[in-house]
Amino acid sequence: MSLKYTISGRLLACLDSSCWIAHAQHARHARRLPLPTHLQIRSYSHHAHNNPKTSISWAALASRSAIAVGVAAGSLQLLTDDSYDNSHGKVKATKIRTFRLAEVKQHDRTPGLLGGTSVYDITDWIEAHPGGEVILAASGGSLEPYWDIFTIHKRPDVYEILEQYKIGEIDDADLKDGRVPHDAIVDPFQHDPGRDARLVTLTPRPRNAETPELGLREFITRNELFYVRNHFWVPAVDGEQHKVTIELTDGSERKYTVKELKERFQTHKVTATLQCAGNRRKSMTEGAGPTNGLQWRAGAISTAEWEGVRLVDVLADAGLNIEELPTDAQHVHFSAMEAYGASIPIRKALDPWGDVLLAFDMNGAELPRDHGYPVRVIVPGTVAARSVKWLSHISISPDESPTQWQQRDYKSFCPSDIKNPNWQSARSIQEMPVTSAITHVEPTRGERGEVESICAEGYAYSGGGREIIRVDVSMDGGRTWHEAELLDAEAKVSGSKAWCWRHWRYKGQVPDDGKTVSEAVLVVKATDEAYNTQPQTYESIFNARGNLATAWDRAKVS
Ligand SMILES: Nc1nc2c(c(=O)[nH]1)N[C@H]1C(S)=C(S)[C@@H](COP(=O)(O)O)O[C@H]1N2
Ligand SMILES: [Mo]
Repeated sequence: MSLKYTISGRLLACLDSSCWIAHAQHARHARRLPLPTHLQIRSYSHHAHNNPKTSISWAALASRSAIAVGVAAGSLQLLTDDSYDNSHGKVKATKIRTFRLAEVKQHDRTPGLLGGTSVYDITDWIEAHPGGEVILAASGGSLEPYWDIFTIHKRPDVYEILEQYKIGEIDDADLKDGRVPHDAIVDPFQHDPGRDARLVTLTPRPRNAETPELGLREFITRNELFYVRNHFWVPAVDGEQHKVTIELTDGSERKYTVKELKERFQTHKVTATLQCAGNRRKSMTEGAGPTNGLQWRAGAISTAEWEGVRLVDVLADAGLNIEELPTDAQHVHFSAMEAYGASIPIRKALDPWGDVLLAFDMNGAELPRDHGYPVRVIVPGTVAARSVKWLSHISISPDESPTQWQQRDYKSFCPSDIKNPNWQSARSIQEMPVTSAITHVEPTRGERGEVESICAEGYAYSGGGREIIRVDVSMDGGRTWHEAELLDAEAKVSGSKAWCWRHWRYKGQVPDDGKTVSEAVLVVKATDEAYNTQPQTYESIFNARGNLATAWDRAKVS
């Protein structure tokens, strides 16, 4: 049996290859087919007289250029074997009519979707599109929240494509001031949990919130103050029934309930800091220019003691030969229940000192829903984007995960590559570089109200399990430095390497060099055990995504 993906060139224009692979893999799961190593591509361009047929590997498919070629050639068809048919997908011409809201909501078979006051039937589109399932959740509701989430689609040409699926308009009788009233639209975030008001909210839906100063100053971050980074809604999961599927390169599968994971494998505790690639992005924006993405200050970082089972134990139990690893076992992909996914290199997954966990407890309590209930991955020392929450599927692959979070969002580029960075050749972020931040400055004032001395505190962290060995502070812009005191030496931690941040404290006199005190600026930089240290300014590490904002942190003293 072969799998066919047939699609018109116009629709294809909205898809990049990562979508394609995800879709193909999804369809393959659904139909229980083994992983193909190559895909046949057949072009249906009107201009191509001989309809050339080519074959590309999964790896090559991950390149955007392969798909760009397909678009240029007109329509194309992807097949998993030699057989193909000529009936490539065509957009149906449909009559426009008016719909009552109730009708749209009742669509059970055909997803009726609202965009503004327009109604779309995207059944065909879903067939050909990864994430289609996710969009089905909007069935009978509004498309906008989903469009917002898949930023990859927020382009005029994609809206144009959507227009082809328009089947009607909402009846005037259901509009208020010419719009569909808010309460008539299904909110995909309606089941999100309640949250602590002390978190510093960047966006409420999806939930993105920083740990407040109080939490940043404690070694273990309390669960309710742990920063939250959600790309979507929080899935409503039945923790008893939920299963994690492990799939090996030969297509064999093994499923485990969370209960089975707990009973079958030894549990381990690992104390680890999670840090978002975008932590301190706002300071990069301020220091070097506009960046895309949530403008986090220094609070997209937190630390917890995680408890779970070792990924390597589960992979071995599922049949992966870790003694003699198959050559096509290069990456471990994690997929989540909403739509998120990412991967890590197999060497990190299997490293006996790597401490990669499938975690179900956080600081001695069940994982909170915002942090991945009932089970998430914890990849210590690695960018938190790989610590996939609401884990549902793990697979072993020769290639990195095809998701936009592996192929695009979490990469960095040459500082001057602003318009057209080479997404494909840039390496995805895994281990984090060294960073530090000032979280608290307390001045002591003299008789005339002038700042005489300060007490400052902050954190320092490095990825890859590299320990922080020193934190230096300066109060004259970096001409003279003082070593700060490293705290947390007594903290009880579990794990094979230095996976946690270190807090630091500095008490000192403000230099009397003739400057007015209002100009005094505190500067901090940390050094890790590899003697890596932070860059002085943002110009040299600027990237349009605003990732890895690790320049010296600065704070006004008064
Ligand atoms: N399923 C899923 N996992 C995910 C994400 C997500 O949106 N969905 N966000 C990732 C990113 S970018 C970060 S920084 C961390 C945040 O974890 P936290 O919310 O527990 O702090 O989760 C990662 N895992
Ligand atoms: Mo992140």
